[in-house]
Parts: sequence; structure tokens; C-alpha cells
Amino acid sequence: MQRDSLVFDIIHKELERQRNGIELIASENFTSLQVIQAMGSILTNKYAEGYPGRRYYGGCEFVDQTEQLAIDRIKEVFNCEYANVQPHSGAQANAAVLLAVLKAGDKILGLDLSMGGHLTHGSPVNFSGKLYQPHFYGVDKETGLVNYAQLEEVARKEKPQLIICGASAYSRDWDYKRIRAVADEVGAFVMADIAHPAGLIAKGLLSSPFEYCHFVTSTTHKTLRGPRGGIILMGKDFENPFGVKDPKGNIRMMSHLMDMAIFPGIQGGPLEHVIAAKAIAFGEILTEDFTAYAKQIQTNAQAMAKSFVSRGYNLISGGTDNHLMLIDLRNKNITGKKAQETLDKAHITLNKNSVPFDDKSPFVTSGIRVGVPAITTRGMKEKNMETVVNFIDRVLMNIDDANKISKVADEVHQFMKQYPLYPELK
Ligand code: DSN
Repeated sequence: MQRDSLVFDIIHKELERQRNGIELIASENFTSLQVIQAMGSILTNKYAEGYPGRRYYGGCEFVDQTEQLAIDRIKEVFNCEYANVQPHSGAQANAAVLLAVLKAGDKILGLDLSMGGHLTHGSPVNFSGKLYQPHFYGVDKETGLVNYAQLEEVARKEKPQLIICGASAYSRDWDYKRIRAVADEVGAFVMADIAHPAGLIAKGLLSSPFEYCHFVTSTTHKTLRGPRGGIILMGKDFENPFGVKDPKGNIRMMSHLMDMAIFPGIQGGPLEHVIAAKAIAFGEILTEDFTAYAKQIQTNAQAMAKSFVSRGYNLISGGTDNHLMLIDLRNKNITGKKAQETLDKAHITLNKNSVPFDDKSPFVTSGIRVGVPAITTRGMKEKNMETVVNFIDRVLMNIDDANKISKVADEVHQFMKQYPLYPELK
């Protein structure tokens, strides 16, 4: 078979784009070459519906081993009792939890998407807002912090069956204990979606949700720096006290309901090539190198936030505890859309983002979201954050000057040569 140079040439161009640019999308990262090799391996050929030791196909003796390794390692990473490593994505992980514990029409309470939440936390355009009855809490207008008083008020009024915490554009830590207290009061389960800060939680740099949240979901490709995918975790498996039943009407251990919700509930064959890559990434997270990486993410984010603030940028909540910051550009008279598009021309990649109480549409937005996991993987330290912010500031302050932007693009290319990416790949 002839090599498909059309596709491989495009992939090569994408490799060069990744090498030459400054990647600041908070949800992206550069996974290790061995993770990429496992994803591109012959394991993609295998069907393995079911779970290790209980599959619906023959020939699963080797994928059983890689999947079990992934399960054991991620349980060790988070010191938790249950892990399902089959979700194809974070959205699938969240869908499975909702399927496992809710009936259609039940009430859920999540952080509003426009305040930093996620589509799968009840957005009306997502299954979570179509199949269930969504209610929302927000952030405080003055402080930018989660409005826990509002969360409690809505929980007491609506009595949701599930409270969801976690966000995709929130730069502060969470008070899981306070959320669990009101959940117990109204008889709700709590799910923490830690897709964004998982790598920092894994290393104890942010509060752990496991003591207080019944379910913890995550993606595996953001701060966990693994392959694109999802996981479901539980600190402690439990005989659920809320009377959730299996299809035969028996109250089952939650782990059983959760496994059933992924397969056969919402997925078919697991992606065993991705699961092997997850096993490798989870092994990497257990190393001291990853501990240093996670600490550097936090140090870099704080240095970057300080540098933005010193140049008059308005950071929601004034700073960051984790790997990202949300910047309101209204005082600079620039929309998020214009900022994203112009920074792209200088090979600085980030995303436009609604800010709390935004007066612009989600297609335009007043803000940008900036994250440091990817540039930290490239090897940047806190002293380099000033250089990155300087590039961004020069673009934004000369937003209609093509020559100045082109000069920044050249400098960005030169700068990134110091941080080789996948030198083994030609
Ligand atoms: N799309 C992801 C993000 O960028 O945060 C969330 O799913």
C-alpha cells in the first residue's frame, strides 16, 4: 500500500506548528513520545468490550494487562479505590456518571457555562441540559470566586439529585467540603470534574475532592499530560444510600453501576491503544519528574499572572491558584475574538473566552483564557513568563499593525528554538 503522503504531509505541518508556536490553550499539552507510540500501536486493532477478566471477545489476555495497569496506576496516583479508564473523553465520563445515578428529568446543579463551567454540566445545548433539568450557580461579580452562598440557596430551593463542581475556565481552588455539606442536607450526590487541574491535585498542590465528592471525573490529556481521553474515579466505593438500582431493580455497589454506565451504557469497544497510552502516562505521573513538573506549572502560572497584572490586565479573581488565568480585555478595548485571531498570526495560540457577566456573545467574548501546562512541558521556567507576556502585550497593543505583529512572530520562532519538541520526529 502506498504511503498516504497527503495526510502525512499535513501531520508534519501540524508538528512544525506545534514546534514553532507558543501554546497557551489551557486544556492542551504535549504528551510523551512513548504515549504517542502506544496510541499509534497495533492495539487499535483489538475489540475488548467488557472489562479485564470479563470480556465479550477472545484474545484479550494482553489488553487485559494494559488496562489493569492503567487502573492500578491511576488508583495509586490519586490514592482512590475505584477507577474506570475506558471513557473516550471527559464528556463521556460525565455522561456515564449522570446515566448511573440519575433518571431522565432529574435535577442537576452546576457552574454556569458563561461563568467558567462546562457544556456537560447542564448547558441547554448539551445532553446534560436536555435529558436532565439543569440549575446553575455562578461566581461573585466582585471577587470572581465561586458564589457558594448562591450554590447553597439554589440547592436548598431546587433539591437537585446531583451537584457538579469543577470548571473549564476558573483559576481558583474549590471548597469541596462546603459543597458536600449542602449536598448531604438536600440528599444530592456530588461529582467533581477535575479535568483541568487534575495534574496539580494528583501532586497535592490543590485540595483533593476525594474525601467529599462521590464521583470524580477527568480528562487525561490536560494537566495529566496523557493521551486524549477520560477517566471516572471514586475515593471509596459504596453501597449507595440513595437507592440507585440496576436494571433488575437491585441496589448495587456504585462501582458496578459506574462500569455498566460506560459499557454497555454509553460506549461499545474500549480504545485499548489509548488505554495502554493512559497506563504509560499514569506511570509517568507517579515519578518525581512529574512532581517537579506540576510544581513548575503552578509557579509559572503565578509568575505569568503577576506579569499580566503589572501591565494593567484585569485577571478575573485577581490571579490564579492553578494552571490558568482568565483575562477580561474590556479595559483594553479588545474583544476575545480579535485577540485570539491576532495572536494566532504571531503563532501564540490561546482561546477567546466569556468572562463572568460578559456583555458579548460566546462567539465574540470579552476575554481570553491563558494556560501554562504546555509551555511548562516545553521547559519554560518562571523567568520566561515575562518574555511570553511581553510578546502577547506587544501584539495586543499593536493589534492592527501587521508589521509589528509579523516581527513578534519571527521572534516567537527564534525563542521557541530553545525548547525542542519531539526531536526524534523528523
Ligand atoms: N474543551 C475543553 C477546554 O478547552 O477546556 C473542555 O472540554
